[in-house]
Amino acid sequence: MGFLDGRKGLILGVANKRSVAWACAKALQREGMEIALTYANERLEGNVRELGAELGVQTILPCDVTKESDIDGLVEGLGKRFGQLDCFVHAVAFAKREELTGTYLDVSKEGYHLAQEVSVYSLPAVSRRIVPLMEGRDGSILTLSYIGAERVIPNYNVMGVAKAALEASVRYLAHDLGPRGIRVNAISSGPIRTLSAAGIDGFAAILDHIAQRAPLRRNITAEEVGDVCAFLASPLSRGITGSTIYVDAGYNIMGL
Ligand code: NAD
Ligand code: IMJ
Repeated sequence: MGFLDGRKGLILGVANKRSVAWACAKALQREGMEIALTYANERLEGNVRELGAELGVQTILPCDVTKESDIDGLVEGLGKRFGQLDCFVHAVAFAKREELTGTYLDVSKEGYHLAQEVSVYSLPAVSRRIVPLMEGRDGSILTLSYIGAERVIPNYNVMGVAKAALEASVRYLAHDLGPRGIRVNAISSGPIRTLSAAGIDGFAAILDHIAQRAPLRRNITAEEVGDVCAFLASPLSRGITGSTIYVDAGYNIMGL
């Protein structure tokens, strides 16, 4: 018996076993949710199918969020397999690597638009289409953010601006969807070693800094994000919408 028994959820953003989306999938399924996963491209399909098999996931569909036809196909596939949906976890972000170094001053128009398209626009774009499947079920939509939305983190640059827009999107979507019983929230996660953190200049130093300064004097794990994801997907959080909840060992409260 879990607190998500009988519920159904869609998770975007599994690339490999380190992905935050994978930790979310494990936590949701542990609490009884039936899960659907997607893969962004053929290169990742094998990974996602292998991981999905570990959890007995039966619905695994392609979805590159820059392709409207993929989003349409995903929602059609979900309608057929699930009929209805209770939860959507959006754990997708992308910027060109060259935009994640140097100065924000030099951001390119194309790089700016790409980061916004993949990391922000995809949230309302997918939400709009799945809302009919969520109607009347006290649904929960979740996305992943980072403190670089609010404060300057060197090199985060165009992604920081995208996360600021993502957190604002959460508030507007919460306002749009609240009357239909659907909640929308973000989890602002501390740094975790995933594919999206690989090769980031100074990442090890950032982890050390957090371990020394955060109130809990340690870094967080993807599993800790997964557990908060399960909470936000469940009726335990029924009074929370439009919020960004920190899972960061308390780091965000520090002034120095
Ligand atoms: P990850 O690389 O495992 O996940 C990012 C996912 O985005 C991948 O699965 C990738 O396939 C997907 N993606 C990229 N472009 C896409 C596209 N066009 N269509 C569909 N999917 C696409 O890394 P992660 O750290 O698990 O990232 C998940 C989320 O967590 C991201 O939003 C990231 O910004 C956020 N986050 C990560 C950290 C961290 O330190 N790792 C901290 C805070 C927030
Ligand atoms: C990313 C860049 C710079 C500093 C960073 C990060 N710090 C952290 C991240 C301090 C924690 C990871 N993060 C929060 C992200 O949202 C990452 C997004 C991302 C990462 C990459 C790397 C590979 C690539 N494009 C990317 N697009 C988005 O080509």
